[in-house]
Amino acid sequence: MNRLADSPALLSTLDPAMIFPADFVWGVATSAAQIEGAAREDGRGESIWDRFCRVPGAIADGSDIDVACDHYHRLEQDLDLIASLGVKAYRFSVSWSRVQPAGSGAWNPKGLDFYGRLVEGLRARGLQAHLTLNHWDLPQALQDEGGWAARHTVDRFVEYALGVADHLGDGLTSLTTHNEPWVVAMLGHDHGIFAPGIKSRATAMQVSHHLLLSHGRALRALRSAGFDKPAGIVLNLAPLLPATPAPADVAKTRIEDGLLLRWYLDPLFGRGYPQDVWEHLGADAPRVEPGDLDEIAQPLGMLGINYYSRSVVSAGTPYDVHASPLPLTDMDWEIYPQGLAELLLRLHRDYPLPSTYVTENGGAFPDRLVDGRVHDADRIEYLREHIGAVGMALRQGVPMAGYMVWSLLDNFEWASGYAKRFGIVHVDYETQRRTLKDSALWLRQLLQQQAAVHAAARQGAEGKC
Ligand code: IFM
Repeated sequence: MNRLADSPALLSTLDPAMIFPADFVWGVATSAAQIEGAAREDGRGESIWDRFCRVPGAIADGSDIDVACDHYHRLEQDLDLIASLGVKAYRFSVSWSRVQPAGSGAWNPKGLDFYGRLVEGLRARGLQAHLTLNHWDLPQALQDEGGWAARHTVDRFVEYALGVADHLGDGLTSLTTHNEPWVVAMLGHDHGIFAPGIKSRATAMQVSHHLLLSHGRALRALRSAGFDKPAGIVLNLAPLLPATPAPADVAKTRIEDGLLLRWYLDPLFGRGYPQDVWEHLGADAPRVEPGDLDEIAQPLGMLGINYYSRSVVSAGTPYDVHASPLPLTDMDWEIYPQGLAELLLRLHRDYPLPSTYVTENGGAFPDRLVDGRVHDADRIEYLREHIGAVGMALRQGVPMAGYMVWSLLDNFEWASGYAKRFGIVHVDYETQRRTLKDSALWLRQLLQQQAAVHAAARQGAEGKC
């Protein structure tokens, strides 16, 4: 039953700006730690997020990832759910400690089997599998040996990448190494508000270098081993602008832009670390060994960009705290869709982009299930505007290959716990019941309309022959 028929307010004719190429990849995204649960089952090892959740005050609602969305036990049902949305692709991550509990050495057959069934289940439903190796949940055993701050973790990651590709590679459409290395480095090791909860700028910058180095080495090793699918990395990027024209705000914006965007993009595209940021870091700059920069700059088969908002920078405040004239999501993030178009156009201007995906985009809103429905009109508007921004960038020549909604399900939103709901599918955490929100129905209808437009165009072309 198409329940949108009950909600005429959601129905609209397809704006020509919302028509995308027939081969454009529409998807939904999740990550292992945020949905899987089954934290101590079938041989899974402890991750740094299991440990961090036990730190008093670390998670806003005191929750943990022991059960999460219980996806581990509901795999088939959740795959059916994805297929029911009409998307082409699913982006997910592998829990390193589920497949290699100690982060090195022995592999866990039950963990590998779970992801084998996931990838096979996607294939059986005609869905593409986009796998991310590291969505933040480093095995705790590796953290105990220094974590990402230790150079030997780079070699552990390469082994892990090769093992995953060996078991799952044939069924994948793409593989990305790290999700949002800035977050791992800065929120995990500088601000200390994410696992592993370290507060040291020097450590954070060393971590960022090891993440980039491990990305490059893993890509090189994967290709040498014959892995020939598009492979790359996922970055969280945003346009930054100064809160005021004051020189101090402008200068700080330049550095923050360097730390968020150029620190990752410049070395990935073979330009080394940006000089201005390096000088700004002084003694906090990382140790870089000869050859590291060449290793980082492996050709990218794809690039993932996660976009949520812009960032307004003020020299007077440690974070971008300011009174916003824009509407905010439940995360207090400004809703600024044109920022996505601005960002994509800037990247296209400044870097030779490979096939580029928006690998995450979406909003948290205080959704409530009422009489079996979730009327998330704010999210529909958010998605519509951001998808429109991607279309605008595409029409201006940016090599956009796909768009994936964050997230398939409401899930564990890291330090915010379960109170922030990003899903287009509502999760009742008491019963684990899934309910498609209006935004999921809207997305399905958008994709049906796209398909109809392309079918009509094909028929027209055949009629002319
Ligand atoms: O939930 C996260 C995701 O894990 C990484 N990107 C941002 C999302 C929303 O905060």
